[in-house]
Amino acid sequence: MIAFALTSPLLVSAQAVCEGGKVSRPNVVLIYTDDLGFGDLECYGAKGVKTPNINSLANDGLRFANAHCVASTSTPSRYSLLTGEYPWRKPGTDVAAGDAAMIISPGQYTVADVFKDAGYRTAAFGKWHLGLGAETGKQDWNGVVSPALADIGFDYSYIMAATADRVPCLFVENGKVANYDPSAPVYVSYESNFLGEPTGKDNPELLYNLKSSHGHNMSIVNGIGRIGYMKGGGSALWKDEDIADSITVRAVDFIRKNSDVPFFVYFATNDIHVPRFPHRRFRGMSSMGLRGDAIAQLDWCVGEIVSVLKEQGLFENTLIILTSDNGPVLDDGYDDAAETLVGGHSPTGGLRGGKYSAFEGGTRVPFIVHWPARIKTPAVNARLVSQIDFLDVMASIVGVGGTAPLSPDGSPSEASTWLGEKEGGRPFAVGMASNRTLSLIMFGWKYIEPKGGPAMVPWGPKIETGYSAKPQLYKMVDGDFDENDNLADENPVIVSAWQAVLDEIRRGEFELKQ
Ligand code: NG6
Ligand code: CA
Repeated sequence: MIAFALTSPLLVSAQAVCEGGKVSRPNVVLIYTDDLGFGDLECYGAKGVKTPNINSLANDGLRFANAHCVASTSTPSRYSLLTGEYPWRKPGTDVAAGDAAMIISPGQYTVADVFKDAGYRTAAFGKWHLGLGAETGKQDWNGVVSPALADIGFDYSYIMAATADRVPCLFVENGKVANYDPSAPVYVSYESNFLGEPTGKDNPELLYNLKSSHGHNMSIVNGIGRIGYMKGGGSALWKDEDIADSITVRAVDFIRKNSDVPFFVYFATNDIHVPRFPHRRFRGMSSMGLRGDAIAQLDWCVGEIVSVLKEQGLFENTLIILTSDNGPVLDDGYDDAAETLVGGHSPTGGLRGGKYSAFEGGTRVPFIVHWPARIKTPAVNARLVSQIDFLDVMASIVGVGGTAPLSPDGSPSEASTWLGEKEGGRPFAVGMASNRTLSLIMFGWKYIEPKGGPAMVPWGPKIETGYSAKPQLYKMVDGDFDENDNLADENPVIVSAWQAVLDEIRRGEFELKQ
């Protein structure tokens, strides 16, 4: 067992706000964006798009500069955020198909359970991508899909089963297809097409809204090719241009209806994942085409949430966290001109790599914490933060549990870091790339374990993977985050120590003495 003793003292967990001796816990809204890069918001240096609503949250709260999601793709990242467990501990956490069985088992303790235990009302909106139902490919899309989010702590859910580029292209509300159309029963397959149904591959002339650049050539819905095959849906099928509106309207409605009880809203936007097809009122709002316009649409959603909180007099004591599930990508399979129109904007904010990657661009993400009743001094915060702590930090803030973690891998003592009250920050952060290469950031060094693999993402996106058969060690201090100077050969002791720590973390045996 390797144990590191840290100089910073263990500070007590965050306490809930006290008003006249009465504990007043915050409402919590997590705005979990999709594929939004470290540099993709104006308040993080974005060029070519304005994000006034998000800028306000950052200006009046904490804007973290060194915050990490757990993986550089969605499913493993979301799994870890919701459960506080590293994705490699659970089989089936790679990017999930739209007919995947539920990956979080009903018996697992989730962040939604934390809020239930604290007496909150809980709801999830938007992208799910963590499977539904008991068995892959066996969901009854024409009846009740079970287990679903109600079985893991959500009172209400209005979700997309997977991603916007994967079938089924319809919303599932509390386990049933929303706006179900009995004249068009729904069938889904990730194995073969349904007789007579057009595909992007055979009928490219039907791709009237977006053409595919790679993949995305199976079923066509709303003039856009998808991954996977589906039949039916009728009037329940979504229109991509309305997705942001439909999740926002429902989240706003939920907040209004629950204004007299504490609530947790998991607001998982489709923006800015592909297919990027924002509503026409956002078209042209950026100089970057559809990808930038999707960022403008995302900012509008945030503005709507802020507005209803203010309208209900809840803004002061609502904790809003805005972050992303993984780093950015330009061409992720549709001809949306993201590459040609990006101009001087850097989606990663100058970091190397991007979505799928082991480099910083894969897992260092925007992270904004806003809670007026508690955070009185707005700041840019450079402390190390990881989404692995979300469950335990929330538990600490709402007063569930004690100083011991409730999750397998998170830490409640990080609550004070997330609220800007602790010196030092998280001692280490682990990231997982698309091919499951692990990296460890610790004490100012980033170590990427040797695993091998192609230098560039092989299927289309022009992104450096960061994979190598050799160990990589980069300095991560003093604003030097570019991962260009591999110092592994000069520092064999650090390489072997960091690999040993990573191996212990992987096995669940690492103990950090604080
Ligand atoms: C890839 C998709 C990509 C995206 C990604 C998952 C192709 C060619 N590419 O396989 O478009 O869906 O999976 O993204 O199919 S994530 O953000 O949900 O992890
Ligand atoms: Ca994603």
